[in-house]
Amino acid sequence: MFQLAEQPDPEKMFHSTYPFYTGSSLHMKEHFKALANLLKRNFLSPGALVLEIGSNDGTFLENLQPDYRCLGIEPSAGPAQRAIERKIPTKIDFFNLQTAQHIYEECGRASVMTAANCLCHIPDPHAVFEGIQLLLDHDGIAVLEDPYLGSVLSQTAYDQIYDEHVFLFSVTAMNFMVTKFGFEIFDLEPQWTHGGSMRYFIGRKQRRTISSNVNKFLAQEAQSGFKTISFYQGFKKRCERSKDALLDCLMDLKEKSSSVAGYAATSKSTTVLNYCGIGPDLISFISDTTPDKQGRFSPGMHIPIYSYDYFQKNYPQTAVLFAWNHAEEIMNKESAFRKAGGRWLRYVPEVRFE
Ligand code: JHZ
Repeated sequence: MFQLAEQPDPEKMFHSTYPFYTGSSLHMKEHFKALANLLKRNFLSPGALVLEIGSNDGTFLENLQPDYRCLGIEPSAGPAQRAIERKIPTKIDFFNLQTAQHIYEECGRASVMTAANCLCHIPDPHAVFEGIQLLLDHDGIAVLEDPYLGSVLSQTAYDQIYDEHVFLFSVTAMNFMVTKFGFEIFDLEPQWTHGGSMRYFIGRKQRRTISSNVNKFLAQEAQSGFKTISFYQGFKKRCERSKDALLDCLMDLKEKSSSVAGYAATSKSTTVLNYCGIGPDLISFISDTTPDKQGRFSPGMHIPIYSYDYFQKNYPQTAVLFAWNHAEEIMNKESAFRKAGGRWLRYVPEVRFE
């Protein structure tokens, strides 16, 4: 497991102006619709209670209304309000044992609890499992989904390491943690989202047949060296090489006076820009669809962030694809950029033009 050495105060990150909205990506909407369908087919009967921890703008729960009783728990008031406007019951709060107790008194136990891209944001994951212990039906399931450490390592995707990602879990770490709370992982499904995530199906011990996938991943991680320091020393070297290659490329473009912009002011981009020392001299602006980010500057390196329209009216010669996890969606909708002679510059899994 990766863990930040310094854990920022969650209240400074998840608040009324939290700028991430799950619904900003079409593919993410489809992803959560597919998850809802899977749960309906296999784990839910009409009227069942579904709780989502970190429900953001309600993109997932929207798919379960009105056939199921739904409640989202979301500390970031901006996205939570958007869910409330769409009539998705949402409690604006952090999830912990105390919140769980309130929910238990108001709603009882849940058949399904989900948390996508959420557990890895919480400095005290044990409090989350205590809450799940209280709220989950005896035969209920928790479906957790988080960026997978294996994908970060294999793709040298060091940009997944940033303030909000307090943890990056391996299956080994997740398995160790759930066992401490009387749960077991009964199935696993790797996901394409966020550049490689893992979906964990968790139930109370000895309630379900364990899929062979679980042992397969545990064995794979042990074999690859997940528990050895040299494995991570190799990752560190690859990060340094990636940084050098990206900088070489951007310096070369600067020497040729070739214009460069960034595409999507992602959280990940903050790590890349600060780690590599890339400022407005190398990337003149970043375009982003989120109104709250437009007109501001990238944290630390102060590259101006402009709207999506600005990008379309001012095509650079090269666009650094910071939302590389949405590459397919973006390249499809921006096909005119390449037709106009533009090139994408990618840096995961290696630095290359496309
Ligand atoms: P995206 C966020 O990370 C933060 P980010 C968070 N901590 C997390 O864990 C994951 O998401 C779930 C823009 N964009 O999804 C919109 C475009 O401009 O890679 C957003 O600002 N055009 C919760 O930020 C940003 O990218 C587009 O076509 O690394 C989202 O980037 C698309 C698709 C996105 O997550």
